[in-house]
Amino acid sequence: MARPCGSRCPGDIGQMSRRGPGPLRPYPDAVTVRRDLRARRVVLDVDTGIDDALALLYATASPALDLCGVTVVAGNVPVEVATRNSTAVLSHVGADHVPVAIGAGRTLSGSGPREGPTDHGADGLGGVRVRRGAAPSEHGPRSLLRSVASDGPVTLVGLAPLTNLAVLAPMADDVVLVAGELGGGEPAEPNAAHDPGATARVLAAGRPLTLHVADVFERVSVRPDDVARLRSSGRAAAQLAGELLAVRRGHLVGDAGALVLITHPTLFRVERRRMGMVGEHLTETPDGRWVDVVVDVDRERAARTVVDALLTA
Ligand SMILES: [Ca+2]
Repeated sequence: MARPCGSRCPGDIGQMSRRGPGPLRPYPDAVTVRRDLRARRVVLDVDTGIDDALALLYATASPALDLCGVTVVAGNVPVEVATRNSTAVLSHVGADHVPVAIGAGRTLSGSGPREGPTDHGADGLGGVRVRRGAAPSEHGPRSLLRSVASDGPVTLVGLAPLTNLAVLAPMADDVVLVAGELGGGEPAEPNAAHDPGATARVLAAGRPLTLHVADVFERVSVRPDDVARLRSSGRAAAQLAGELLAVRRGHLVGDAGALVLITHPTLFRVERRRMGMVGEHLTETPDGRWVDVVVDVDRERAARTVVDALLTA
């Protein structure tokens, strides 16, 4: 949140400096410090999903993030189920004020949600029961993001197939995606592959883009003893996260890792790579677009960051 101009207004700096021994701190540095102390304004695009639910819990728990809205798309489950899960998770932690907009139920080519069994089960939350939340917004994703963007810079975080993002990406200041892969192989990373036409549009949108690829996504797991600590916590966010992680494949934080990238970038190694669509794969290709790609992570500290935020929320 923007901080009011307090006792150290820029106009006071010269006076303060004359009283102290140090050199005059230049005005632009003072402004930079203020900006860095603000929470990053984010809108999450989700197909909730166990790990999308973990991302929602982390986004509401972390003081470094200001969750301004959620847009929902079909992917792990039908868009109606993903919407129900999203509003339920937000209500569980008292975040009913966060608007949730229902987005695309089908890909640009008309396909529905992912077919066959997924890690998330038919209900999307692996059987973890969460009481129904508030009603979603009457407005769609475009209206939601336009409203958020009118109040200041916003980072759009895509944690699902990119159908909504094909429309939303040009409206954001920057975009972070859980999408793509470096290692190749089959099957293709599912978010990019589920709607390859939409993925190509997001690449072409030209916004600053960071990819949290499958190679890194698969590395960050919460230790079983930390899962137990979360489950036994008396805090609503921690307890629900523990229940979700208990049924999560390998206790992976999954989508929540892309938010840790935003709040704790020093835990990650990011490189510029040429990325583009090769069939259904979003991967390195000589004629791809230069984007930032997460290539490594301090896996233990990243997992601990999620756990600590939830235990202190
Ligand atoms: Ca997801």
